[in-house]
Amino acid sequence: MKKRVLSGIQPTGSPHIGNYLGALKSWARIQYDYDSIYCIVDLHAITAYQDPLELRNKIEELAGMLLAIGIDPAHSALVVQSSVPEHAELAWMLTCVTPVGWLERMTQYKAKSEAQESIGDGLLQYPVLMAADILLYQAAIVPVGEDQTQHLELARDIAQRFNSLYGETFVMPATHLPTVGARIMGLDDPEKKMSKSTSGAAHAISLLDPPNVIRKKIMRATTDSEPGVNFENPGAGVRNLLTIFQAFNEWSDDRMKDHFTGMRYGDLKKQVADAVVNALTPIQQRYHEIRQEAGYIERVLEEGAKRVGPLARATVHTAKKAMGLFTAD
Ligand code: AQP
Repeated sequence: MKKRVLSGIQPTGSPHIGNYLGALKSWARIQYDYDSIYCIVDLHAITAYQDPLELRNKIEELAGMLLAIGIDPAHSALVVQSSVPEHAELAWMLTCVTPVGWLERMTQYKAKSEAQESIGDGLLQYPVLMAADILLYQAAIVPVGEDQTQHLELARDIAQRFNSLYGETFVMPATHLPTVGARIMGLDDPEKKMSKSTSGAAHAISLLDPPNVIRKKIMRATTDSEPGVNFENPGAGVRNLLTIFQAFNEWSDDRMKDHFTGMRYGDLKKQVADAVVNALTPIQQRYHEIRQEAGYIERVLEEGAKRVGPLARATVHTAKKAMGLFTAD
């Protein structure tokens, strides 16, 4: 039997090349090696206020984009998190075995809560819900970007604690990071992770940006005052551009070094822009075709929920029995 892979993405903002290189590209690449489930995690999205109409549209847009990047619904289940109620049900059971101190230590929680006057409980519980997403399907492999590694460690800690309190129930999930592109930085500020929720015209490249916009953003990307690429020790902005190029074109380190050492930044930027435009153009074409097929995305999402429902119910049933909660049998 194939091992199970699971990962998720929030339907917030516009998916960008950081999401693609850090996670989505791996999702498409490894899907046939595993029994694959990919989730649009709308329950995670509402840990920050979302305009309801916009959220509803974003779910469908994101599903269209996941199909466009190559998720094959004949093989992988594409699921909206809120359409499978067991995600929330298991999250509650896991909440009850998770010490608050573990959650307060999460760096993403600390960063986000510092930026807010009033902190919603959902923000603190976010990683427990993520653990539930993973453990619900007994996933063995979770392909994510580097920013999620701490949350994955926590998911393993929660699974271990549950297993030791109530008996072996959950598979221990392993983190799968891409070798290049696990952390793409903002073009405007290479010290900060590229993120959907960060505003700024030149921060992120959306997967739907037209070629002229992509080129403009990359030509404006922050670099430094060196005359050309110092390959062994580049500044953060140049390193980020090199990473973007290498992740899209899949060149070896040696080839990158031979090609880029000493190159002027203007030429580097042109080549990075070409790499991004070449990779995104066919994805964008597929996306627009998919969006025009009336009813297709809804059908894929319905089918996804139907396929994973029995797995989710089986795990919740096992976890309930293990905890001594009421079950009909
Ligand atoms: N910059 C990134 N580089 C590499 N991987 C990344 N991921 C996110 N940003 C990068 C990975 O993409 C997957 C989906 O993550 P997400 O939906 O949380 O995306 P986001 O851009 O991080 O979204 P937000 O809404 O802006 O969230 P915050 O505010 O948390 O940054 C994950 O596998 C993630 O690792």
